[in-house]
Amino acid sequence: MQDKIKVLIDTDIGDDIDDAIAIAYALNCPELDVLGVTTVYLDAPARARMTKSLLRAAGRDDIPVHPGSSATMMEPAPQDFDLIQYYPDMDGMPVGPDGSGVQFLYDTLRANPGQVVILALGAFTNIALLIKEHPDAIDLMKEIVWMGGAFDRHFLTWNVCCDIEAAAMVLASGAPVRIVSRDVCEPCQMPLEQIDALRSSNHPVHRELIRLIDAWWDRHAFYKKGDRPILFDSLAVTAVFTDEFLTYRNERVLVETKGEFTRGMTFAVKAGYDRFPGQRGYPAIEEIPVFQVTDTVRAQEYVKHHFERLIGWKDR
Ligand SMILES: [Ca+2]
Repeated sequence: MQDKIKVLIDTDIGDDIDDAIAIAYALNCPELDVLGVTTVYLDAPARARMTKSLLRAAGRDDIPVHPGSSATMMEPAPQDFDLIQYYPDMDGMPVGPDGSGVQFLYDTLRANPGQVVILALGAFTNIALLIKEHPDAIDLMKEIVWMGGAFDRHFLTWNVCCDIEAAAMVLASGAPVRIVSRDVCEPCQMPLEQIDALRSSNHPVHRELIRLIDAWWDRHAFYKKGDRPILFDSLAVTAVFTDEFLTYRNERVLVETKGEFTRGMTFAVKAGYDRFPGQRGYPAIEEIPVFQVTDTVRAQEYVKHHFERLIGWKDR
């Protein structure tokens, strides 16, 4: 078997349910070696303890978890934030010191130069700080696989809007980013029968996922009981190790930071755009970096593959 691909997972676990599902899925992918997890956005320490609880249920207490930035590039961390999937028994979970995430990312990249894929599953704050504080991190990483952006229709996506300045900075930084867009994620939804099957399992990782799903159904502002999880972050995990389910196209991508109605949108800029009347002052087309962006997805096959990995959980 080929060497495992080393990954660092940067997550905003705790709001939508897909991060928790994606982490459980990643841990059961034999192609991947998860070197550590960092958390980002609002209460990053609580997200870290939640992650540790999930890792413990998975028998993977050995994986270090470090809280990253709770603040965004423009806003301080809030004083009171209620993480909807948090349970009181997560309080004592052993994680790294508050704010240690960015340094942990850098130290891990330095220890494994050119080998580590960063899986960016939340706002880009930690990655932006990593690049700002340690510009050599760009050369040390193998790749960033990022879940975010939308290109087939106008859509403000969560991972951009949580920290628009961080997203703009990372995408303009020259870092090697591959983009798993919202466009391919929406068709990939977890059927309720799959959740029923997880509920009837006694494996601790399934029990943990079910109590997170129940909290998500009960307490999320947008979702309600019976809504199906969209497998946003899992698709990014999958993109790290196989092209079986996704195809890509090359796009020159910008993040809108100033628009009255469009702030936070991702734009794929086409050749010639910089020469439109009224567009003077925009960067020349060749100055806008090119990214691989997801184009198509084999959704039905993907949802089946994903569940086989998730339900067939192996202790190791
Ligand atoms: Ca996420």
